[in-house]
Amino acid sequence: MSGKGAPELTVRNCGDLRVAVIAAQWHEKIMDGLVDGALRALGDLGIDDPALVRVPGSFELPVAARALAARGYDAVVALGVVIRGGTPHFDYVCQGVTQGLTQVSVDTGVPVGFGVLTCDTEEQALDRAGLPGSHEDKGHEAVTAAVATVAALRAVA
Ligand code: DLZ
Repeated sequence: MSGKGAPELTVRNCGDLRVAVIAAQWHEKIMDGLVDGALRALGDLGIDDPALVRVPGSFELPVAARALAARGYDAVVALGVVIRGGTPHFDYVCQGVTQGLTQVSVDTGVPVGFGVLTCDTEEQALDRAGLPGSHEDKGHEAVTAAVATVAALRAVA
């Protein structure tokens, strides 16, 4: 999947939204970039005081997302980094977190931003982490997508 073709999202009047960011802790430097990008996006959107919850690994993101969605947050953003190793573990963690977050979003109706990097190498992840020298900023993108979805649904309520 290429990052080419991503939309320029414009989101307005969303400063009142309650947004929770959940971040796994594996791959610290890359995670720091994702979290910084997510918080920067929230600041750009005028959303102050977001909740930031740390979980051990990406596999724990869905259960935390469900709990936060149930507490009334308007949007939840999940951040994690999974890097392929030499065993099938990568596939199981990626599948679990992807299906889990999709299920939370659809079951609760709360938009969940998907900021989980699933990469073959650390270099690929660094390039998407919003760090100096990165070409993409997936933490920022995940927040913008989740908030844009809330705004789109509000507009037709
Ligand atoms: C076990 C594991 C491995 C091997 N790799 C990663 C990873 O690259 N990224 C990540 O976020 N988490 C990893 N984990 C931890 C699992 O997500 C989970 O935290 C543990 O299996 C405990 O449930």
